[in-house]
Amino acid sequence: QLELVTLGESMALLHAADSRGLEYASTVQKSFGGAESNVAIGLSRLGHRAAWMSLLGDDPYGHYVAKAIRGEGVDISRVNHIAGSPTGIMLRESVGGRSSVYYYRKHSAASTMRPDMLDTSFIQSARMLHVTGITCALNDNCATTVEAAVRIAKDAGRKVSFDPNLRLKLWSIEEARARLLPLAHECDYFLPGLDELKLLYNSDDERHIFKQLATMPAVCIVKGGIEQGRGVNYVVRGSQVDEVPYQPVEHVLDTVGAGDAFCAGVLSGLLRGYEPVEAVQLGNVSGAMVVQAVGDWEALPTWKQVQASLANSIHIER
Ligand code: KDG
Repeated sequence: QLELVTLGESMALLHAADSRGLEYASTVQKSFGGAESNVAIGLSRLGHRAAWMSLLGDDPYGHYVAKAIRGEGVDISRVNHIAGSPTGIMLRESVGGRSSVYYYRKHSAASTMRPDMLDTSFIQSARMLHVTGITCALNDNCATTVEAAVRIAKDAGRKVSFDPNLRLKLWSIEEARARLLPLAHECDYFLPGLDELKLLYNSDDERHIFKQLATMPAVCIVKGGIEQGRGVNYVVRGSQVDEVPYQPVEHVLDTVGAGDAFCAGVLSGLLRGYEPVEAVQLGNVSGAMVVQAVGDWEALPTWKQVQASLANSIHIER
């Protein structure tokens, strides 16, 4: 049985390979990225049957992205190549320890997503649907497609996981609030970052934020981030808040993709029937592995690597 289905845009990723940034670098490295396909790859590596639904251009990058994701064992049977609409592109540079992204995704194939493209029985066949706010930010049709997918999954009694993945390069905070907060109230597992919650609730008051979360039916899994060298995530269920400390990491090389890796670990745990706190421990191990390597998804761990790390039986070199 299909365990997880997700939908979203994946783009060709061109990363300036040296610290001179995109303007002066003489080489760029080619890869791809997309929050939802990162999660699907993460689940596949952890031993789950995962599917990613999307639209790509009928162009060289579109075929490259499709082959790479299929090569990771993800079901891409609901991915179509659209003639005349390009695959989106994302450029990235890391200068002075700061990473910046530049999107070229307006009018991309994925941005033509509409609710009528959804294969209802395919979504119903999976145990869980995972969606993120990035798809909602693309345009109104894409947001409606996410909402329709959520409705299909819920009506079939499936679990829904939702990561707001706030991208303020794609829309304003006001637009994001109007679309994402209702979705947060619909899902079973809500996985925001504390920084995102501060923006969504327009408040720095953590007590106020946790009170808002307590009104949600979802189990809220909050990425706390690192403060004064200490990282902690929270599991919020009503008024109960459990803290789960981060897995220690010696060398943080690249934090992009860490949220997706965390999400994949958490969802793997939940699909295995773990309690949320235990699932977050899995998410922490998976996130810790990804920050020790450059790339959004390349260092996502296998189930064996996660187990070894939990048992502390090997030195994790990446
Ligand atoms: O989530 C990490 C990146 O892969 C992600 O930022 C790329 O999907 C992406 C987006 O739209 O920004």
